[in-house]
Amino acid sequence: MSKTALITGVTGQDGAYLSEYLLKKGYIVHGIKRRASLFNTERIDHIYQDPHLEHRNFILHYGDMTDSMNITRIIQEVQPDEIYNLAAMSHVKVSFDTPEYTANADGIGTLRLLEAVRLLRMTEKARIYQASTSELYGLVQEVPQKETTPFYPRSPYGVAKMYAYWITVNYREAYKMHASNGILFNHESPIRGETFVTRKVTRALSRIAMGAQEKMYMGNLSGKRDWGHAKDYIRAMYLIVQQDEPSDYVIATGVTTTIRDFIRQAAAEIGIEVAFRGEGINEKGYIVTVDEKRFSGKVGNEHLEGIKKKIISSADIVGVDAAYFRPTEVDLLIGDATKARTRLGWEPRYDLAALITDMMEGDVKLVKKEVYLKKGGFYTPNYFE
Ligand code: NDP
Ligand code: GDR
Repeated sequence: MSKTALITGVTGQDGAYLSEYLLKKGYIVHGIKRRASLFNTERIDHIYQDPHLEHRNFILHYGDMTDSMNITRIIQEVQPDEIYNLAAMSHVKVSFDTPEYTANADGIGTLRLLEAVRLLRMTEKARIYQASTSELYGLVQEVPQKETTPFYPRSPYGVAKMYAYWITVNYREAYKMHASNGILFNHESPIRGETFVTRKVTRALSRIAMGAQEKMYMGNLSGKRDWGHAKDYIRAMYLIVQQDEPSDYVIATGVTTTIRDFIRQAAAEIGIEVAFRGEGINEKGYIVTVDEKRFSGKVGNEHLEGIKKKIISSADIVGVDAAYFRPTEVDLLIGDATKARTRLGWEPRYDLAALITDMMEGDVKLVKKEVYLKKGGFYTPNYFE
């Protein structure tokens, strides 16, 4: 018989990849989506099934992590074998603006879900995956970070996730639940939210390359992150849930890179060399050379003149805007995933170069569509942030 999974946060980056992955494995997948004033299911559109079809294996429910009764009712109706709790207000910077909501959705939301499973007497049936994060390490107490490294969160998001982490451990110990934390380091993809730094960069570089945008404004360029591909990380979630014993695992690549170097490498992917000059708020990034063959192959010959003009005029394409600085920053993250490698047999298939190739290809394609539509006289939104 098919297993049934319930995914909260199904419309997000990880929810979309995980749904696709579990459906391929023969699961019946239920997802919780929020009511929004516009469609918010773009990432799962390709697996969406018309509610009027009989025998669906991908079923969406309206819900919210701040609504206990809703969460409890859905779990009762769905009777899941596995629950992946991915729903969260997941933006670290925004959590400083919405700390109470973040605590409610990301922290207490996890409690609501665990408590629903307990009240419904499903502790033996339902296995639970909690989306924990490297943000727990914050002001890092050890390099690299592993499961035993003490936590020191540096944002309302990190603190809310710390509550969620420990309440998951507590329910596991108190009620013998199969509940595990995946302490996942940053993972990205072509469907990453546009306001996270990697996607902001790949999207902006693609737009600059095709003349749709002049420059990008960034925050702290010196922060270091351990970036992996979301496709690899959702495989780890699945493996964690399949283990006989619940436990907590760090999932990371073990390689760390600055934001500045990410920009350089993403630009190099389309044949552009970016150099940085100046310091702090005055630091700027410039295009210094272009590999014409690579640029033409990846972006298109017709956009080459625009790039050459930028080189001649020494126009900066990267600037720093203090509005993107965080009141407290996480300066360095690098994970040690030895436990996951040895116990789960998990290995990432993408390194940073392969991740960047995938993301740049995705955004170049999207911007080509944008430029084409604009030329045809159609409106295309700017989506500034
Ligand atoms: P996204 O921001 O892409 O997706 C978050 C999902 O949660 C969306 O479906 C969103 O809905 C939903 N959501 C937000 N608030 C609520 C709420 N109150 N009730 C119900 N649903 C809600 O995040 P990712 O896919 O990148 O991450 C998945 C999880 O993993 C998150 O919990 C995140 O904090 C955590 N995490 C992510 C890492 C990463 O690098 N990506 C690393 C470590 C942990 P909507 O689409 O309507 O906004
Ligand atoms: P993070 O991801 O905070 O690590 O949280 P994000 O991509 O937002 O920031 C990474 C680093 O880049 C710096 N930065 C900028 N960040 C953004 N968003 N925009 C900018 O313009 C910018 N300029 C520099 C940041 O200061 C930071 O140092 C992500 C989320 O997915 C969390 O949900 C998850 O838990 C962690 O990863 C692991």
